[in-house]
Amino acid sequence: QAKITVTETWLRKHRHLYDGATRHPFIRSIRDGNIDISAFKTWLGQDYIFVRAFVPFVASVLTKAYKGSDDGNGDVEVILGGVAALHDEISWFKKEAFKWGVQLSSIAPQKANQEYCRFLESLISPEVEYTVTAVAFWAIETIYQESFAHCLEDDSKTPPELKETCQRWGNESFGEYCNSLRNIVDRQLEKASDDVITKAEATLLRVLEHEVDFWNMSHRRT
Ligand code: HMH
Repeated sequence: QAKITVTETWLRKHRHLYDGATRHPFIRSIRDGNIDISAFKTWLGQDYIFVRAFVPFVASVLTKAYKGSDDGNGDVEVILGGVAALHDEISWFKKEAFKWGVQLSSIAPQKANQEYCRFLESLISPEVEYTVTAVAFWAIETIYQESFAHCLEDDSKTPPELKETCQRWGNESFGEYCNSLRNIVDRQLEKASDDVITKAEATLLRVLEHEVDFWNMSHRRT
């Protein structure tokens, strides 16, 4: 008899916003095979910038996991795996950008991306509790996992040239990794104060909003 976890409660409560982030028109257009390739290229260039800003954020979560807990649960190792994967991800972005003729060095972050990166930076502050940052980390990864996994379902019409991108986040082992993050988060929330739980839930909502804005930015390409 598994009891209902905090993340479960939140996902039920905020289902509408969550689905808005994981079933966005941009993702639907990949899945339906009618994506505008220029929108995809916009996303690629902007996400490269995002991922570069994501690295110090994840490193800060790692530091807080090390400092803040009696880490008998192996949080540090799970998060370290995330840092290592980001190293590979940055190489992948460079390779993929070259393939599509996207010049990464000449791309400026758009407003939604800037705001999202600023939000990540605000979470790096030592004032922000480990639990709160872990919730953001879990949500950021999981939204991509669910979004891209959706594009790989049997009835999807994802263009073959975009399958590798979808695999990157939609694959099963990334899914398992997201589950490990969720377990970390639920274990932390189980022992958190009401104040931290409130802040963590607000942070989840902000991540969902930033993710929707990020997809919007790519979808309405410039
Ligand atoms: C905007 N959200 C965004 N980019 C990503 N690469 C991820 C989440 C997952 O790492």
